[in-house]
Amino acid sequence: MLTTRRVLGASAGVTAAVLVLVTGWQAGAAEEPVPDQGLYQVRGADTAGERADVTRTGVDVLGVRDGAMEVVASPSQASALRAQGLSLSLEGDWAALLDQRGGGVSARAADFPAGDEGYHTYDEMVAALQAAASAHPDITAVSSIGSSYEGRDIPVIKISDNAATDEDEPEVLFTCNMHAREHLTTEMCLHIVDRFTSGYGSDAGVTGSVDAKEIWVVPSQNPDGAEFDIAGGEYAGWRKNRQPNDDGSVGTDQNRNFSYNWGCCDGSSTSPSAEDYRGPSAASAPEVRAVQDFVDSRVVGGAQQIKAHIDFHTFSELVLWPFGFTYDTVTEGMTQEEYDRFRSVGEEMAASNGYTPDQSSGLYITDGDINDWMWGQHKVLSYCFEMYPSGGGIDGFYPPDEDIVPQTTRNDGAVDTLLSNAT
Ligand code: GEM
Ligand code: CA
Ligand code: CA
Ligand code: ZN
Repeated sequence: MLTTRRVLGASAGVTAAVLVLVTGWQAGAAEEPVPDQGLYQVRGADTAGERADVTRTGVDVLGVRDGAMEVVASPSQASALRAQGLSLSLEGDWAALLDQRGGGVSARAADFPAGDEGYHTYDEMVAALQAAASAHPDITAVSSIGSSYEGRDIPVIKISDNAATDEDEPEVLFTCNMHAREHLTTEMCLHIVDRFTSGYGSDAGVTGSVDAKEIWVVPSQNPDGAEFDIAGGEYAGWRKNRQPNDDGSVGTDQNRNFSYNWGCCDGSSTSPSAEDYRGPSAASAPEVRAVQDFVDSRVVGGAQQIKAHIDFHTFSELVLWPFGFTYDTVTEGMTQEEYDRFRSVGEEMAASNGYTPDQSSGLYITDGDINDWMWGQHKVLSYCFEMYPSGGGIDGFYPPDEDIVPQTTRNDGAVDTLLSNAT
């Protein structure tokens, strides 16, 4: 089997090189107490392989981007990173940063902290979909792809002319909020819903897309986690779903639980308490099962109707394409021509939003992620977008709600590019 390995050169063109800001862990600095969960900048992980070694220590990788690899690590994990020859600078106590960012407790128990009310809670997200459907009944249809572990419905909205009819038109899927704390992505999906409903009939580009395609939007793949993250009006920094594990810990990382090459390549953890825990078996998370079953159901007459997909995450400002499980560009399941198309469309989208394009393994290896499954299982042109900001520790996941409109509209051009390539 011929494979072509990505050449990770030293050229300026190498993206997402993790040269990380050197803010310098100064040996011998005045001894600050080392926090149980410290936010660290890391220096020295210069290749995807070295970055993968960082993830394998079980640290919570917040963001990866030229000049910045930000992790949350325990003292022993920090020692393990130093033992790999990496240098760390402690940016703060993660729990304290969460408390500070949480601001005042919100007016309502299950609302975002004071000042961030512009973000949608689960109930507000459901209501927004219902409002869009009521206002535009001819071009929308709201349904469900299943339920979360705690029993919350996972809604999907279809946007197309004659929405009640399954027409022979290319289908496009947008999924969001797979990771609980990545609330800006829920707003990204709701912006897509708003743009392609309220713009219908007045915006020629929107109208053309809605008439020619069938657009599916899942604003939250992880409603339990999203609600837990803001419970009590403070931020928890939560990532995974809320499914209990045998060891008493909670959560499976949905982006390591998809069935294609699940657990194949040391790109996820077998430790239930880890932030990238793959789960006890492929698609063991009900939320992952719901997404897989929905996409499987779009095979009509032997042909997958969904042609293109974006899964939105935060943060780092990246456009990523499969495969994540291997550094190889060409391998079983990916020809050179197919890889070149992923890169060409990915680079076009990145040119429109100012993100950095790369193969996802160029960041670090992941196995069981949604994009590998969408392409590996169904040959869907599937991307991972890491949204704003490019870095920033605690504010990386919790940008103020004033950032919602500029950072969601920033992706309008990329969304249109994906739609035009869905054929
Ligand atoms: C990433 S998103 C997936 C990126 N793929 C690879 N191979 N790096 C994750 O799931 O860890 C970060 C995020 O969760 O936003
Ligand atoms: Ca239609
Ligand atoms: Ca169809
Ligand atoms: Zn994520």
